[in-house]
Amino acid sequence: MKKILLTGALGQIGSELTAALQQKYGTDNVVATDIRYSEGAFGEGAVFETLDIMDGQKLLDIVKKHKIDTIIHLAAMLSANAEKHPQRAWDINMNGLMNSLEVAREENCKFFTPSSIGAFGPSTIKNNTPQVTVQRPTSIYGVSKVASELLCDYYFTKFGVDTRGLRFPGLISYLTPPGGGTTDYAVDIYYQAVKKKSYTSFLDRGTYLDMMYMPDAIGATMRLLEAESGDLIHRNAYNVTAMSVDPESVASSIRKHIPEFELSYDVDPIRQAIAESWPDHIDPTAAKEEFGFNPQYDLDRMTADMLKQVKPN
Ligand code: VAH
Repeated sequence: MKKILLTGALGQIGSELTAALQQKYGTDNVVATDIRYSEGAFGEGAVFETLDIMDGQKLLDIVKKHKIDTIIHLAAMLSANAEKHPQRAWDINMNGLMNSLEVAREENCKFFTPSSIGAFGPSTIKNNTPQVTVQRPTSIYGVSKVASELLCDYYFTKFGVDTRGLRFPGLISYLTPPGGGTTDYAVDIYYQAVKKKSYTSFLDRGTYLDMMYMPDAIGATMRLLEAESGDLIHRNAYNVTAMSVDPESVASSIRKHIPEFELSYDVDPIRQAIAESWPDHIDPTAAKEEFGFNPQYDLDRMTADMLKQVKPN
């Protein structure tokens, strides 16, 4: 892995993964792309190209120009936004993915794209959800994630493309707020705790979901990309998680630092329905066994760092 291209580099994962890859592989060896340009987004000397992932020819031109050997495909519409625009979500999440896989096939690139706990549905076992189990999601986001897992497996078996993926839980970070996800409450709650010492959750009490702090998501992604291909059995895509929380457990953790923090509820039926269709806690054993997945942050350690990093302004 020497020359890496990211699509969707300005997103919640991309903004931190790009920086981590620049640090590890050198700024010149990481090409960040996104549909819009953001001045100075990735620091001095960063290599940035504007790219609409629906333009497969432009992606091919950029990959050839920079002699890319690894594509990290992050461009996608997240669950809550996707439910408002299902046809557009399918187009971006599937035709954008196909464009990226086709370039990886033609240019013999290693390939990573995230799946999600959203790839499971209400008929999936909710606790200790196995790596291999029923996947009948009821959100268009989840349908696109199951389809993308299967398409990535197909490109591996049919064309030999070295595809790899992770079923991410809700990801918590402070650099770039997430956009349009069902788990966004778990990020916003920290900003509001610092700003107003209170938060109104759009998910109900007792709505448990898998979560992970962004440093652990970045670490898992880089470990998976660096793993020996022959060691990977469940390559598309591994269950990964660091904790299972509901809004009240996050609030309790925050109160260890801000005792007066108050949590209230104004449930959003669309995002509540999506969250209730997902597992409470998935089993990451395959990831631990096959590429050494080893999360470092539990809820309290994440809370301490988030509250330190999220500035009052
Ligand atoms: C979403 N943050 O909410 C994403 C993620 C598990 C949730 O896939 O859509």
